[in-house]
Amino acid sequence: MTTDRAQVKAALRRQRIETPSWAYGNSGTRFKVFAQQGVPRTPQEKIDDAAQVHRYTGVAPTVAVHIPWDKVDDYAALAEHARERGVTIGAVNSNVFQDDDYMLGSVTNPDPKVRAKALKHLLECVDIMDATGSRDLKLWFSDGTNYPGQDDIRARQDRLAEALAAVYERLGENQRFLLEYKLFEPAFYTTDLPDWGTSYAHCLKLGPKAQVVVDTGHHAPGTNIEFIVAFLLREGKLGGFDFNSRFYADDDLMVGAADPFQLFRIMHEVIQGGGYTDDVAFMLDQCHNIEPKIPGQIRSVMNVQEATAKALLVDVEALREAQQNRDVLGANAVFMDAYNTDVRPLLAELREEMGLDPDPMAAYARSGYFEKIRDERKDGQAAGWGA
Ligand code: PSV
Ligand code: MN
Repeated sequence: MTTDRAQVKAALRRQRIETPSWAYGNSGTRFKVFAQQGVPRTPQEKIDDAAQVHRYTGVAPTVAVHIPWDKVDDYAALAEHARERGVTIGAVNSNVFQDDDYMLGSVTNPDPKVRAKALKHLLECVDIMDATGSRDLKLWFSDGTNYPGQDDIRARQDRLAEALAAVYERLGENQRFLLEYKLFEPAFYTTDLPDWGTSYAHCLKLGPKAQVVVDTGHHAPGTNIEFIVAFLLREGKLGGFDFNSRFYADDDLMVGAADPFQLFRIMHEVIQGGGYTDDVAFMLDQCHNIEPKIPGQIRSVMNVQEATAKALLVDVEALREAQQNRDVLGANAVFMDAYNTDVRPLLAELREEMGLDPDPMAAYARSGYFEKIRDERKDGQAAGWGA
């Protein structure tokens, strides 16, 4: 194993994990959204909660917004609110999936009026990025069809390409878009961006400001996500992650909860592929349906840190040597040795060096913040899907 603890800690100190504003609001399944106490009522309050996650972890200084869930009159003022709380606004997530008009698709809809409306929203999201100083626009489309013959698969690709080109044109010098794919849901027959290959092909045509984002919950069961990561990094096309974990489909559970070994394997490819830089956005895209939200986010950030620490501990020289010597079991042993290391003491040590409590979960629980928001936010409409 790599024994240079100082180097590993320095790399962990540099880590940046972005939390999503929607994780702080109420969420659920199509069967029930369970209301929790102390849930934010405004985008500003979501940012206040995100700031708590950064306060106790020290590595979550940005918060992603979702438009229109975080719609405000003055986005520059929202960015200022974030700065005052010690965080900044990260990716702007577009939403062209919740209006009635989008029943048969947004940018791929057969109706040109609906396509124009969707494109207008995407361009407005770039205006918002200008105001917030955000670098990344995250594009996810629920577009697809439910029945064979419902629409022309190739025509829908043409419409998608046209919209993406228009958004690409509008991006500023230091802005980019991250194109997200998802196997299925809400469409059940075809999805217009179902996999990384489709996303990659569209991004490749457009240029360097178009990058693929890997949402870890958006693949068929058994998909080797770290292979996708390695491939995209090699091609310079990995823009970021939407981290979460899943047992079945797009479960949006806490990252590292279902399969911490997969997260470790992903982080290993990130590090070895040169992706452990600011050019790759490490974002969480999760919902906390039954667990408290701020602690859920803190735990998730810690899970990513733990997987990263283990990946940083892989003895790369020993691994290469074993690989060169065709030593299958030796190479695997080097890999597993790092994974099986208990990195919690190292992370506790790092947090103390950063002036943080070594136990972020306990520190937050002691802080009294939950009791405060529970009382302060009794009245009004709690934020949730569509709010
Ligand atoms: C879609 O399932 C997704 O992963 C996209 O990133 C959305 O923006 C996000 O979830 C929130 O609905
Ligand atoms: Mn996502």
